[in-house]
Amino acid sequence: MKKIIITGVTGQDGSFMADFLLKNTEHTIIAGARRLSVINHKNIEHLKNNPRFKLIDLDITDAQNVEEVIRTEQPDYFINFAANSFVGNSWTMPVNHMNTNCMAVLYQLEAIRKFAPNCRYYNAGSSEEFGDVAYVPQDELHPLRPRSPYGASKAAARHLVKVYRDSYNLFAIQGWLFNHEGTRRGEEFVTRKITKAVARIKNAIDTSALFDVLELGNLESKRDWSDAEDFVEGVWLMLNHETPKEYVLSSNETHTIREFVELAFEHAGLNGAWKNNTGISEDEQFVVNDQIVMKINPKFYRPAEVELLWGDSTKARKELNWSPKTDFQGLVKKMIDADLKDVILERG
Ligand code: NDP
Ligand code: GDR
Repeated sequence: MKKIIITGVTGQDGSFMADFLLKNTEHTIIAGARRLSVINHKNIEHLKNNPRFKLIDLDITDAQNVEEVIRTEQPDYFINFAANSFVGNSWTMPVNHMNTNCMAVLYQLEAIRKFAPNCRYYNAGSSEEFGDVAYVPQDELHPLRPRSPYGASKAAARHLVKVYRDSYNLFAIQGWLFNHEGTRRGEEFVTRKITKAVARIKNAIDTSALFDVLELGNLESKRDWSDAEDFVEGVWLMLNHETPKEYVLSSNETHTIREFVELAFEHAGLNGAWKNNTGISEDEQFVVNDQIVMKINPKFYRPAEVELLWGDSTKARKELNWSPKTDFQGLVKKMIDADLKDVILERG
């Protein structure tokens, strides 16, 4: 029975990883959560009575806190999912992104080097590190060309992880994970923002109630979306590979935000159509039964956009024997179905 520290356990990936490990291994989870003034433990509430799930205070930007936890717990694995994960606000709070996504990684690597050198370490890397892509699809050899302070913070952390791996012979890796979503995805990310809004709109139309129109930014950017539950398994396989190797995890398909919008409304049973009276992209609307349900709000445009992400996870599929189980259609359906249920509960 081993000890696994997971940071960011209240978030999407941290909570799915805890579920996965409690179900598929005998190991104990040391679950790191920072203190907030209002507790946000929705994703882990169901785990709190599990004797193999131990919740601790862990703010990854506090070097002292990190060092003490690693020194006293002596973990066999350390999985760092904690981050400021929202690309969209990385231009307004770049220092926070560097501190949380990069400096904090350095604190962890230093503490592991000093107090738990046999611990297997994973830091959550991102396809955002590829940024302004040089070729498609992107594999492990693609250069790092970040387009946002978020992407830059993850790319810088990647260099640190490699330096510590090479210099101190640590099992320290950082996979490149393309976008992964699901029922626990934060509502500021485009997929969940869409599925939640579509569910509310569907409910409002069915009950002849008023609704807020969904407002989005760039509809043309392309993302390689997968199910987060498939990805936590891939991360665990990476961590248990005989050698510390870094892999891309992706669906190997790419879709526009526009396609996601269309599919989400379709799965909710709302047949709509695009309308644009001027031909200007900012005037684009999605209309259901003559009602505008989605429009563009330029405030969601980014200062620099990553236009196209499309992964190639051939290496992980071959060497880790990993593959995602849910495809793009299945993911949209899963999220819409869950949000339709949630909205009914919310409305009581
Ligand atoms: P979430 O935003 O859902 O979760 C982030 C977690 O980090 C939350 O639990 C949050 O806690 C925690 N956190 C933030 N700051 C701190 C801090 N200072 N100390 C301790 N905890 C903190 O992200 P995901 O689960 O989606 O992503 C997990 C990781 O994977 C992140 O590093 C992200 O950048 C990366 N990634 C994600 C991808 C995706 O598509 N989901 C793709 C590629 C990489 P709190 O609840 O208190 O805010
Ligand atoms: P991303 O995810 O930036 O890829 O980062 P996000 O869902 O925020 O954006 C995806 C694309 O959608 C466009 N977009 C909008 N985005 C948001 N959030 N809100 C909108 O209203 C909107 N309208 C259009 C964006 O411009 C972008 O092109 C996610 C995060 O999980 C990161 O932590 C992770 O590293 C990467 O995925 C891989």
